[in-house]
Amino acid sequence: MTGFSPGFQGRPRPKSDRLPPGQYLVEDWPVLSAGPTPRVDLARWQFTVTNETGRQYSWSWPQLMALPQERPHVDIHCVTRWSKLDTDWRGVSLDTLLENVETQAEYALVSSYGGYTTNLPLEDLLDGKAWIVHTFGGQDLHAEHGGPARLLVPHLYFWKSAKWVKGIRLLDSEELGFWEAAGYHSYGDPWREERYQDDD
Ligand SMILES: Nc1nc2c(c(=O)[nH]1)N[C@H]1C(S)=C(S)[C@@H](COP(=O)(O)O)O[C@H]1N2
Ligand SMILES: [Mo]
Repeated sequence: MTGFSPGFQGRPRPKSDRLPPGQYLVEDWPVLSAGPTPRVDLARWQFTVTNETGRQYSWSWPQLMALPQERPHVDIHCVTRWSKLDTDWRGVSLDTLLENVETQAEYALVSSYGGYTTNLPLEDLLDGKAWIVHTFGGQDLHAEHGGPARLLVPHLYFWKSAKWVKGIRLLDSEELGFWEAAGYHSYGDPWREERYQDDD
């Protein structure tokens, strides 16, 4: 990504066109956590991808920072109906992290320090759609918003963007994450209002 943001169309889109059905705009940034904010020590921070054969690929904090960094500029949409436009992040594309990972898997289960999990199809992490981000608006990502690093998957409801991200397991069959097992939609496309299981 060099200067263009996902969805760039050459001219500004009215804000109302960028608001998925049933959402309202916020200027502030609500904190939504299912538990306490974990303390994650950078010296011991590790991000680990485990493929379907059990092979592991890990990055330390300095190794993550040494990878090519991107600056996604995106809109985010929470299932509790707030949306925030024009958010600016910095981090590493999942394309970069998964480049040399051997896999035929179709599903991913993301896990966090603190125990949170969320699932998504592996293809939704690829092709410039997802990042491990560590700054927001030019500042280190605040701990309550997932610092030192969180997943960012802006095309899906924001519960998929796991805070305090720790690892990703690549799986041959779907395993549901924390909210998905509690009745949230397994995919979660905000444009189709896939909030809960019954929303198809
Ligand atoms: N580890 C972890 N990640 C999480 C959550 C959580 O409870 N724990 N909540 C999810 C939900 S429901 C939302 S809407 C966003 C909220 O992120 P924010 O608190 O930075 O707004 O984080 C998602 N990622
Ligand atoms: Mo959420």
